[in-house]
Amino acid sequence: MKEFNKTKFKYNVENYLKILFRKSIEEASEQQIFQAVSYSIKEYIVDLWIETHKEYESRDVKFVYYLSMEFLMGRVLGNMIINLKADETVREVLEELGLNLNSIEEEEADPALGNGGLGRLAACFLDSLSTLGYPAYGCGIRYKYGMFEQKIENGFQIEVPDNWLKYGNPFEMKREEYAQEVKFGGYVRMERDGEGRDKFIQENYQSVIAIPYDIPIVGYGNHIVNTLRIWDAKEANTFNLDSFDKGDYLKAVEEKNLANTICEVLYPNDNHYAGKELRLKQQYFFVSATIQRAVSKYMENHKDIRKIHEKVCFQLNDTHPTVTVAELMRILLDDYNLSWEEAWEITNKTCAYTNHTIMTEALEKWPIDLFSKLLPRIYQIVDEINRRFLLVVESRYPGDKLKIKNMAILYGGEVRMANLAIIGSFSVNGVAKIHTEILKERELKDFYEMYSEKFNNKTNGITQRRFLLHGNPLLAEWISKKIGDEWITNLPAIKKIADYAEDMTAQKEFMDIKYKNKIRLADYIYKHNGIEVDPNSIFDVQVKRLHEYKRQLLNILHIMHLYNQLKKYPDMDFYPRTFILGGKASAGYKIAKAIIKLINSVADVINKDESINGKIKVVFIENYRVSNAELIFPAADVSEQISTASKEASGTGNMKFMLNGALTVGTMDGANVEIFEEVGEENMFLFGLSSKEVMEYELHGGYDPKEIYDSDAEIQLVLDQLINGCYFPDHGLFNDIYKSLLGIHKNEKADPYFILKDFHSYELAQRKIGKAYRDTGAWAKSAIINVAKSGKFSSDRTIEEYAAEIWKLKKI
Ligand code: F58
Repeated sequence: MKEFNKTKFKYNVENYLKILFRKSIEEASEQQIFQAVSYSIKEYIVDLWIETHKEYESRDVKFVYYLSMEFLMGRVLGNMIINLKADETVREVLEELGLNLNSIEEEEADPALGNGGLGRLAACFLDSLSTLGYPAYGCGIRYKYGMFEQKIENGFQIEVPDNWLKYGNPFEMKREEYAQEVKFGGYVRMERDGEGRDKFIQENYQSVIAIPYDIPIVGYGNHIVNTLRIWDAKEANTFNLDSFDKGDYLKAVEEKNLANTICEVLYPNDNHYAGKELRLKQQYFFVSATIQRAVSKYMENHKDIRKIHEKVCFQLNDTHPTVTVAELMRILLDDYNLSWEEAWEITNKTCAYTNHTIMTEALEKWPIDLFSKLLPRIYQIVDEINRRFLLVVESRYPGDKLKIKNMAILYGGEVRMANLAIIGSFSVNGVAKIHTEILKERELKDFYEMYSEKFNNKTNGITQRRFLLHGNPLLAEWISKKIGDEWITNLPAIKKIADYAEDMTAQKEFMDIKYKNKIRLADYIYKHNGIEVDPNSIFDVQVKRLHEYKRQLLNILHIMHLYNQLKKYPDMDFYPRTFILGGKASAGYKIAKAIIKLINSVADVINKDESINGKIKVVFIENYRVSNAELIFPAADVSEQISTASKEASGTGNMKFMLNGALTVGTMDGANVEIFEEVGEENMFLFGLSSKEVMEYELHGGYDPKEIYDSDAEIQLVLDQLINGCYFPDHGLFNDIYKSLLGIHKNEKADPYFILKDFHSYELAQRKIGKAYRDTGAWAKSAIINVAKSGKFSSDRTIEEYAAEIWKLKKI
């Protein structure tokens, strides 16, 4: 295997500057240097990439295709260098050239082709798949605009398009030779073929050509390179020249528009589905291209389409790629002439589905009208799947209308994607133990009763390569010095660091590292927010998408309460705190945007109030994304994981904080439950209703927050401050928040996320934190234990489970 060669790399950097920009190092801009360095790295990777695929071919391996509308990769250069184990060499060369790797890394756009947890999970999975040596493709969309850039103006969120491709993407590779045609609209004509079989022919459709761009995914230290394949759209009339000849000018223009819009932008919704026609077009576009190519690739080296499931598995990342089920059926039926029964059996053995939420507003349903017009042949197939499925239901539960209501794919004029995904897949998994249990016992109970063998859990994980090795080099080095570096590819080995939990020197070293990371973040905050924060204060952090169920509101209301207390009792015992929040709100999510404004308004007042001697500082990090996340996790003392129990399917930020030695304050929700199992109650601050309690209240229409408001003067004060101009002169601004808590809105449940209900329990947990932090030794011990117990939460473990239990993949 070719080793990374220092001399060659050095030569390449200068040579690429010359070839690409006609510049020398002295003349080149930082961006040009970034490009030249990236191309030099890519040149090395491409050989490994080719070799990996040769090897795959010669062993005739099985591939998993991980289909996802989102891959939140973050910057790739630094990560690739680390995974190539070329970090030291690259730094040396760059230094010799008078360059610095860290500032070069800063030049890379932060590709945000995802919203949040679901997209970042997909990116972590790709890192693990390559590192573990599993043959895999990530398949998605090459959005021209990914997640918007968030600007904060006057405390308000403003969305700015993020043109991540402005300078081009040095790591991608256009693969025209694998282009696929994807068909929309028109109608389906039926005819008999010579053997008396029905043939279905889509006519008068609009075509788009899907062009794949491949991005290499480098495994850690193993020379394996998998592929993230993202599809771009191109107009089809270059293929279909005759549409102009026929004078079908309008159609040609429509096709051009379609091609121009499909990949334009990522829908910026988190846990909320956008029922937009364009979104369905995006889904079918990348699914159809992916499945067509996967089938062709399989058929290049195999004869029998009936055995495709032996070499291919399609993992559906949530319901967004669910049309996969029907698309594969279409290809098997229409292109390969299989019988329905054969096609269905194969499809069922090839597709697997992951559920990421129980929030009803996130469940995808498409109006039948829209669906059938846009995808006429696919709709016919879905209709037939539904018809046959209902026959099974009817024979198993004769006359049971409720079962049909719950499980039908087509119902009430809608196509229900989750139901199609479950019926069409051999595996259905949740993303944390408690989440899977809730699916089985409640949300998907009827399906579980029918298909219990399909259901399984795969607790999420994160890659320690990005979130410790790359993001927190000081801690990574400290750990490796103490226990060796096995943890990099086998995170459970990190448990040995627990031997140092009670060692006072180690505790001090650990806290010193934390302190340095806090200074790094404090500098970032000063630079971006102009706020001075004290690295000796407790860094208490909640960064994630803004959503009511994640309860940033509980956090900020508690901060308001603390401030009231400090004003009232200036001498009260209080350990200085820096509350750091960050996250994007979906552009149309009014109340989430009001919460951002509230956080910023509260921050303005508190940060300026000299009477509290800087005991509380509040910071809202603008434009939270993967690149600044890598600075934030290492600097956190406290990790806020405070969602309403039962609402957060898993959470993965919770794992990133833990890995970096923060202590969690959290509810028994999602993967917090499993973190709690690992660290025990001495090393975590639990509070709040359990998911059973929440669901019990919900079953009975909620609870009455007014009672709490009326009987609790402290809560009353805080809520009144929302609307009395205390934080912002525009009284009306926070009205919606106030009303959402007290239920003054018509037809809306009061405090649906149990914020007031959990308030005191949260406050108590927070008080415990303040106290615990005073005992530095004990705190350091807990923090080290958190690191030591993070072994379970590596995405390597998650991927091993998927590979063994669902995909049946072999490593190379
Ligand atoms: C998240 N879902 C879950 N969806 O909320 C989180 O608990 C879990 O840890 C994570 O998935 C990974 O399993 C999530 O991020 C989205 O962002 C979708 C984007 C597309 C529209 C619907 C929501």
